[in-house]
Amino acid sequence: MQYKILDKTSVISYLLGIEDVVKFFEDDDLEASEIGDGNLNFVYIVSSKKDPSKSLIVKQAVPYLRCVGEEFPLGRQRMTYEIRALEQFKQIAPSFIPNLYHTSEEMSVVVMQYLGDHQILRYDLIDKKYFSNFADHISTYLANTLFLTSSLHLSSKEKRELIDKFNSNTELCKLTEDFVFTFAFMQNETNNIETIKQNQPLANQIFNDNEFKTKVLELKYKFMTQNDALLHGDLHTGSIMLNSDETYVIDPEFAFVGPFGFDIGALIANMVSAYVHHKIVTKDQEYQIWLLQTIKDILNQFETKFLDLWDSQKNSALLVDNYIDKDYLKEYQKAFVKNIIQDSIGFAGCKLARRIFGVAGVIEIRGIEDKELKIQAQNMIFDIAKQFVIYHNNINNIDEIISTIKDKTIVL
Ligand code: ADP
Ligand code: SR1
Ligand code: MG
Repeated sequence: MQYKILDKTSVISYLLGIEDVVKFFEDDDLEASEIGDGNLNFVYIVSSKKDPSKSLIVKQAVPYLRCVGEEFPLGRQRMTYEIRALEQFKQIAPSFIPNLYHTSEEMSVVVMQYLGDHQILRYDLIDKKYFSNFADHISTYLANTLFLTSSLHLSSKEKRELIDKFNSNTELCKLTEDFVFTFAFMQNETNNIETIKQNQPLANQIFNDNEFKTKVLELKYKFMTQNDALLHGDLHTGSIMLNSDETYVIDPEFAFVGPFGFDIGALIANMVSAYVHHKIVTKDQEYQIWLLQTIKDILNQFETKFLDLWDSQKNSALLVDNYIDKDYLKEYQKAFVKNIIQDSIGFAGCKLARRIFGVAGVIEIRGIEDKELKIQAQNMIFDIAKQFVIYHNNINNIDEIISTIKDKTIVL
């Protein structure tokens, strides 16, 4: 079918032409509404009128950036990569990916399971919700997706084919290069002028901090050149939907084969934003403790699960049996995961800092209404981000990461 932009009427007739979807809804009358709150695409919920619990999600990419408008063209091919990533991740981490009912590269559309009993993590963290299984779930997701798409698991041929399949996601990789690693740290028309005006001293500090910016360049270079594993590419807390029993990862349109630490870093950065929000706004100490403990659990459990997967791996692109003495291999593996954690924290620093003045803020910081509190939160975010970016290579263990967050958020 030739590409056309759907709306809440045409999305229904589109769905009625898809056999699996017709089967799902039986003969029910349908209604649709647009529920997208993301930066890039349009998302419709389509429901049976008589039984609204019977619903599906239709997500379509349009040839521009939704949060800016038609004046910011962006190829809709990003949906091709989202479809490929959803399919790939569904194979290796099935319980964390919504069921797919239909995908169309021509229409830049995916039709998927409606996660009606799940909420976006970002809003839940603002609302001080506790999730006792989250660290376990997301660390499993991270260990599985990163290990099983890397040269530690795949054959050399499989790995190169994976790179071929994903690494022409050029436009979205470029968005990250620009908006995560560059524009937010310099004068640039895409930055949020209003936010800059409210905290000009911090903007001047960031834009002139050449030590910070040099280290950001090192991390940007890693992002552009290191092909470790298939990444989600935008794993912030708005890309996670969960309840107390289940965790889902949505929206992998930025997927590409990149550095191990990038997804972990995105998640940690957004957990830290939530922590700073509660430090400054609600001042709820119990919740702050839970957030820090969850960050610690995610990182510790990721390390253990990644190493367990490695221990049960036989041959791969990197290693063949009997190549190296067991004790040397153990030391190599330990240093390897330590390096992943260090890079994750470096990337977390970039991800934290880009949200201060860059085009796409996060509501838990940019949405703080009291101007003084917002400035305090932004300053805190940059203090942590700077420490993460400049010193990530010196981190020896996960406790040091938690100590840095605590030290940089002491309110006098
Ligand atoms: P974008 O690519 O524009 O960021 P997202 O994939 O993040 O779009 O989706 C935008 C919003 O749509 C999400 O924040 C969520 O509220 C809703 N959404 C997306 N997928 C689902 C789903 N499978 N079930 C329920 N809601 C969803
Ligand atoms: C123009 S940048 C928009 C941002 O939204 C996405 O969620 C990514 O984080 C991207 O950087
Ligand atoms: Mg999104």
